[in-house]
Amino acid sequence: MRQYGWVRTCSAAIPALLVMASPMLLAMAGTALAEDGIGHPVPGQYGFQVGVTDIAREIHGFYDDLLFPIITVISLFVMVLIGICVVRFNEKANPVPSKTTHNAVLEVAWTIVPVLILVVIAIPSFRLLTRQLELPKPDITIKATGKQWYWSYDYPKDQDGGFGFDSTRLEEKDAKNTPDFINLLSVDNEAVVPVNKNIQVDVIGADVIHGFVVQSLGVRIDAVPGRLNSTWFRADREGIYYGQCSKLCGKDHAYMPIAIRVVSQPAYAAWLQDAKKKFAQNGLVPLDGTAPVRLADAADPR
Ligand SMILES: [Cu+2]
Repeated sequence: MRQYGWVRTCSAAIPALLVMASPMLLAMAGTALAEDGIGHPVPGQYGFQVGVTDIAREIHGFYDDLLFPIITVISLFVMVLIGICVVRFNEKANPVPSKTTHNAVLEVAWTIVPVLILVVIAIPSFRLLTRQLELPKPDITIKATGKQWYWSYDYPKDQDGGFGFDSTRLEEKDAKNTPDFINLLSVDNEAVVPVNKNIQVDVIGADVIHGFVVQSLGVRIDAVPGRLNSTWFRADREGIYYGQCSKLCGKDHAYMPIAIRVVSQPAYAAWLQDAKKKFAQNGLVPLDGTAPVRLADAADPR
């Protein structure tokens, strides 16, 4: 019965429509939730964390204004095509099927249109990638080294630094004096940088490949052993911005958070003075990765 076919089609389409609409509804809810948790994810959040750099906001705009509308239109278009097939070309409605196998115009169209869509995506995408990877003149350079399973930060001597320290995950039992403790994200020693300054981060891996990712800063780069990768950010808001290693680097991959505290210039200068005393004994790992390599020795009791 024709009517029965429509009912079935509609009842199949409603859940599909809800599934497609839900990211939009959740994204709206997620934006509201993320407002009170800037710098880190919050339970139930959907979508990006609030960006505090131009690059992060550009990444979010690229998704919200270009990718998401394209995904939605393509999904709806495909769903309508499937709906037409189900209704008009089922066995009852169309008992004698057409023998058509080729349609030159259609075949050219379904090749050219996706290419054009990809070109429309590629142009702003490459522009954004270039802005991410072309480093402006840095005000401060720090080095982040990914290790199994924590991060180390080094502050160069010529920028009033000359020290390095390890940054390991803070466990709940040790966090009694940390009011803004967030499980799996808080660390014992945060990397501190000043607000409204170009911060270059030289990133390297000490053992395996790690990933240095801080979503609100719009930063994502691999930490590769033997290769110094550089990224940058310019945060325009003070706060603590958390990230996580994004490469499957071993059993404790999930337990090596990144915490960057962005503070005012005077607070940064004061922190530098304290940190120089606190971390004086740690020394500094050379920025070019020329640290002496220890070779395994069978006679070595370790
Ligand atoms: Cu890692």
